[in-house]
Amino acid sequence: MPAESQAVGLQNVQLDRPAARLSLAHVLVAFLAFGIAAIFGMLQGLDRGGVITLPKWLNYYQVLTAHGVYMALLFTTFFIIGFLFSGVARTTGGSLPAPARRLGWIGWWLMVIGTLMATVEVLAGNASVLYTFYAPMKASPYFYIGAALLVVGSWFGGYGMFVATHIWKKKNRGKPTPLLAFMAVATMVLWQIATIGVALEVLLQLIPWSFGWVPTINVLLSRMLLWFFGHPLVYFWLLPAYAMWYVNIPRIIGGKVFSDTLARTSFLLFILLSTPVGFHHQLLDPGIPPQWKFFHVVLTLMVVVPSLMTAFSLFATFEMAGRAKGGTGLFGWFKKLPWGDARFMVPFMGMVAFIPGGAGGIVNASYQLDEVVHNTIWVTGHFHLTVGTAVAMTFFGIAYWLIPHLTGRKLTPAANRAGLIQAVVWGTGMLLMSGSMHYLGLLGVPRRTAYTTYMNDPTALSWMPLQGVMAVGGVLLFIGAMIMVGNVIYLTWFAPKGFEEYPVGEPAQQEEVPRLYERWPVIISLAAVLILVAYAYPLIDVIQNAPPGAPGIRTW
Ligand code: HAS
Repeated sequence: MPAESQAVGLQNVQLDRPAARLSLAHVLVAFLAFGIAAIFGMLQGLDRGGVITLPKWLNYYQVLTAHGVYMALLFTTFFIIGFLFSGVARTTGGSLPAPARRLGWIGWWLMVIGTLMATVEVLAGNASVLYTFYAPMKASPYFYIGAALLVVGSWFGGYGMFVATHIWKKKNRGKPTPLLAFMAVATMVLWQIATIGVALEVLLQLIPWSFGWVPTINVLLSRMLLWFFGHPLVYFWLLPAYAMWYVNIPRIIGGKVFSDTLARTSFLLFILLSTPVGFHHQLLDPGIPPQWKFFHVVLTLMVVVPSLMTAFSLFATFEMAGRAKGGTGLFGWFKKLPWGDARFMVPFMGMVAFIPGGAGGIVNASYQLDEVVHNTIWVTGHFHLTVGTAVAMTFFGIAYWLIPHLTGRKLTPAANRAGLIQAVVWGTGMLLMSGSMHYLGLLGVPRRTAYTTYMNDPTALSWMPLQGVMAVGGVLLFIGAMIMVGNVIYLTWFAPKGFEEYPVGEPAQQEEVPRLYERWPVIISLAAVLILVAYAYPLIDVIQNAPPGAPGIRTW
């Protein structure tokens, strides 16, 4: 089966209106959530840095919860589903079949309703439980139901992509799924597996307990189920960014996809390895035998491999493109990359940030080193580099061509310049904020805490200058976010009409895609086996030898 040269002669494919509307509806809700999250983020950053004091009716933990839920859960999920739907449509002929669109819209409505329910509860002060909603902190049941609707809605989005790809496959027997559509399916398969954990936690534990139908909760079990979901969640954020790096970036820089098969292999490895690793978030939790933690650490270090493959492939793509444009010598090709193009430059800054971000992840995953950084603000610095920089900047870079493509407009030189300025502001803000967080974390500054000087303890007072730098970084990030939102509004409603290309790279050479790569039952079964090996015994153990149940507490 030769890999489909999905882009040949197809660079001027325009998504039809129904597909474009579905994708755009997701992307716009994503940026609305992003804008709101940015306001909460700045408020919380200034309060944490001691620059302002929030009023009692809008306290730090409430704002922190809103920031986390809106940024980490809503902005990402809506954007990812909108982008992946567009990718499936783009590479399977420019449209989505009616059943796929129907599923997509059902999903969108469920997610919007869930979002509104959760928002009301957070704003009413009934759910200041942060984005990880750890028990035994107890929120209103309607917050959990809202979260459940968000997840169920996202499942429907995934079903829509499965149906669209399946229909394409039936019409194109023997051909491998186009790379971008394959990546969309792989991401949503990973998501279906990951969300089993949080669905069980929310439906069987949190909702009955928060309604008062059961008096107590098994906290250890709830944390295990949360982190069963929590780590693959980060790859649900990352894989669409990787899809952009693998497939769209080569076209933008005038190059080729280094290897179609390598890209597919890395996505499949994520499906296999991203779930059975959750204990690396619980290395310091009691009640989990150390040998199981060790096993999860080993698998965590294995899930680093597809990221290293991605880094290798990106360097190769850049070098090939630069040399094809006449770059010579060891690094001459580097200068030939299109540095003034926001569609490339902005995600590139994300890639650069992902090098220390990923290295920090490897530090976290190392049992002994995690003892130093766990529950410190280092971890907050880690995820602002990974999801807040690598992933978010890639999503910004996608928006610059995706939104005008969907709205039938053009990315103008002015919007491109605004994108570059935005990236510098965002990147500088992140450098200041995340850099300070990493350093303060090493000094032992805890995360998830409001401003305090610990009764003017000299050690805590010595942290304050850097907490101020964090706040300055937060203000820059807010300014960057507002530039981004302004650009999104411009590209959606005001940019001149025209055709903006949806860039899809061609593979550098024709490759045989192994048949196994699309045997989803086999791949999912392999993933299930690994999950059973990693989780079955500890889960049974924590149910059979359950710790005493905890009643709900309200810490805010
Ligand atoms: Fe993480 C905690 C381990 C990746 C997000 N992580 C978190 C939390 C979040 C998060 C949100 O083991 C906090 C959860 C909470 O609230 O408690 N993480 C890892 C590891 C990786 C990793 C091993 N994390 C991510 C990604 C995230 C993310 C991706 C979001 C998108 N993480 C942990 C651990 C914890 C944790 C522990 C718990 C800590 C604790 O104590 O609580 C790996 O997947 C990272 C691999 C990445 C690389 C980098 C590859 C580089 C590439 C770029 C190439 C650049 C180019 C440009 C080509 C090895 C692909 C070059 C140009 C030049 C000019 C140089």
